[in-house]
Amino acid sequence: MTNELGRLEDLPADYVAALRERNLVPLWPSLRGVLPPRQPTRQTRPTHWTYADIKPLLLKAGELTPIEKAERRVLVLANPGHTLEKMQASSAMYLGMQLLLPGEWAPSHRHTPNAVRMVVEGEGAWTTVEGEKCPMERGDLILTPTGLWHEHGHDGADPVIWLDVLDLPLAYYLEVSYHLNGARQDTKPGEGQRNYARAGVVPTPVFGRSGRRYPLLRYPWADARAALQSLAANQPDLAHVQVTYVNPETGEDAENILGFHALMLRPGQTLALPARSPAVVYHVIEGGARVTTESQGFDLAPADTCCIPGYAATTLSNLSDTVPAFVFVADESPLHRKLGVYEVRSGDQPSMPSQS
Ligand code: GTQ
Repeated sequence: MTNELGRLEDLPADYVAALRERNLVPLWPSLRGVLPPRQPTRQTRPTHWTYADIKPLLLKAGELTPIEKAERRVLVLANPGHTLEKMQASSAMYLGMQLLLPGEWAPSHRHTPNAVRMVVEGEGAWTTVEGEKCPMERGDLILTPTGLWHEHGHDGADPVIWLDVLDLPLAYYLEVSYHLNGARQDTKPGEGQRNYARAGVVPTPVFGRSGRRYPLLRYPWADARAALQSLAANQPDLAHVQVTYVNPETGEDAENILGFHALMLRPGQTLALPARSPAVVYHVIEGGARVTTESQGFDLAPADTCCIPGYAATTLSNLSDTVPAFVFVADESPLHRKLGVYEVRSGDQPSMPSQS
């Protein structure tokens, strides 16, 4: 088998023109481009967005653009490898920093892409999802999965900022991305996280478990943080102190496409992660972390965010020798697992999955 395949220039121009007129393309000049050897071509570039850069520009957007003219006042964290216009962090992930000012309201809508919010700063805001009013506090994860009504409001005194993570690039690529607007939601009493207050036990009214795909919409940071600290204390030799946000009734990933995790780096810890197929987003909740991949390294301060392409081994280091660092992780692993392309490599070796 030769590696030197025929080029487009090797073909007579009138032949290529005849093909093109009929919407036909010869494969062989492009075969190595779409099926490269050993490692996929990735447009996603390692990219770091600092909160120090984002916050003043987002607050400026609050002065320049009223909420009525924005609907969602968001600065998108765009990966230059995909071109900024595409507004994507990776092939399947979209990231945005959203600002809501006191008294503002971002009206109710629903859409096909799945979203989550990771609350960065400020108090008094809430997101209502299908009638459940979810308070937004630092580090909370709030789901707004595909098709569920959601709106944001703010009764507090200071600006509130959060990170949006959506699978919008995938939905757009699939030509299934659209939204519907709705009226302000009536809120119902109760908070989902009080139904699922402890791991290992779930409510079972007479008919059994709820069977809802999204029984839990708000994952308070205080609970995820406590889970990480308990895990770290219970397993002093465990290197990968990580929890995954799941459906508390089934243990399945919280959403269908993107995966969400919280990771703790012990004081002074360096954690080497193998190359895996999904792209990964790291966002610091507390402390500081150095993220190193291939030839790049980023020092992440609180509320900083970075994106790392798939198939790239990554090392995470706590920047402090005295306090833990807490990192929110979003990745494309549920999607890759469902598609059968999820891969963990040891060293440089491809370990192409197969389901024979
Ligand atoms: O808050 O509903 O960053 O619909 C992008 C699209 C946020 C939202 C985004 C959205 C939202």
